[in-house]
Amino acid sequence: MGANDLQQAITLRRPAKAVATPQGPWSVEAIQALFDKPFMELLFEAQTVHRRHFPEGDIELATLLSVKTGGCPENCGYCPQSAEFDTGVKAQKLMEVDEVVRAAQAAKDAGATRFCMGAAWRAPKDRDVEKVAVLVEAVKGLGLQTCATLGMLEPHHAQQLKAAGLDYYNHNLDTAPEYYTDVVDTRTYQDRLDTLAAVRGAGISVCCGGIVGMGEQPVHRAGLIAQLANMDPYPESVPINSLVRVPGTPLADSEPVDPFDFVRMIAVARITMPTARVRLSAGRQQMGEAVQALCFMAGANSIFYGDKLLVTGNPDVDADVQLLRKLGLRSHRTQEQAEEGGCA
Ligand code: SAM
Ligand code: DTB
Ligand code: SF4
Repeated sequence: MGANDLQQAITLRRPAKAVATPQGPWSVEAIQALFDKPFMELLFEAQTVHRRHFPEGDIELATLLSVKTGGCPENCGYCPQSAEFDTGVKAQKLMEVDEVVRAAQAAKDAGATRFCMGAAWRAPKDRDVEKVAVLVEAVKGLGLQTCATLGMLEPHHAQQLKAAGLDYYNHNLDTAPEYYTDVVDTRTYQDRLDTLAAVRGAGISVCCGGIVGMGEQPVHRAGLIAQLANMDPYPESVPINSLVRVPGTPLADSEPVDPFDFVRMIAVARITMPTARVRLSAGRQQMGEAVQALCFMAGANSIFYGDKLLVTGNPDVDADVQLLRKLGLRSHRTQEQAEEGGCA
């Protein structure tokens, strides 16, 4: 199907009437009922909600950079950067500001609008936050949206990062509360919620999602969505990752996720969080173009863009540009870029 055909198909399927969404908190049961819908019906509902809130074909491009790699004291079972697992990742100290600025400028030149800096810390120390604040300020100065993911934050750290120009903080809940201890036991679910509250309290937008494919049951996927959708307000960005099974991590031999189940996760995130940027995140390299297209149909409107995630691979930029072209999708322009007359 060509780009025009795809757009026509979307137009023809534009709904005559709105789909009702329940008011108030989402119960896990109501979310499970969404997951249980016939696949095509679920996709149609998700695309309907999506089209009500976002312009057609608009995709956000966010580039990741690991600014401090490996040697992390936490034991998240999925993560190649934990010091507990032998994954071959070489620990590296915090990058210098000019190196980060070069990477951010290159991301912007390639069309990214958001730049996310990741650090493998359990929680940054005061001096770490000071240094990251300098990075944030420099990246913000390039006219990019800034995001950071540094582990647990104290409220005063969040305020410091906000003052430096941090737009988003990524901190994932990853799975349902009752499955969390199967995945990591060096911190609690409540620790994650406390950091999210500190981020919100500082006026930073929240980027929070999870991972599919860690051996969780369907009820845990619904439980994660309930946690996210019932936040008040729900996260502005919701990354949905498919587990990248890295040799040496405890979850390396997890059963691969059925691609349609992954698409369902995107669709349910879209329906329950209608105005969030739902990001088709890690795992695209293993996914194939057709499944990615289904994810966009299900309401994903953001991707990680660039040859690398943090330490593992991602589709290269040329492949992504081609895919977006084939599907008739385009990246949105931030206000700053529109004012500069730049093109994303
Ligand atoms: N240390 C910080 C933290 O844990 O919040 C920031 C970095 S951490 C790598 C950010 C997120 O990446 C994790 O919460 C998890 O959702 C995701 N992630 C890490 N390893 C992954 C993998 N192998 N596959 C998919 N997602 C992964
Ligand atoms: C998110 O939800 N996924 C990104 C980002 N937030 C920081 C990280 C994915 C990591 C995949 C494995 C790796 O490269 O370390
Ligand atoms: Fe450390 Fe974050 Fe990896 Fe967990 S996910 S081991 S906290 S870098």
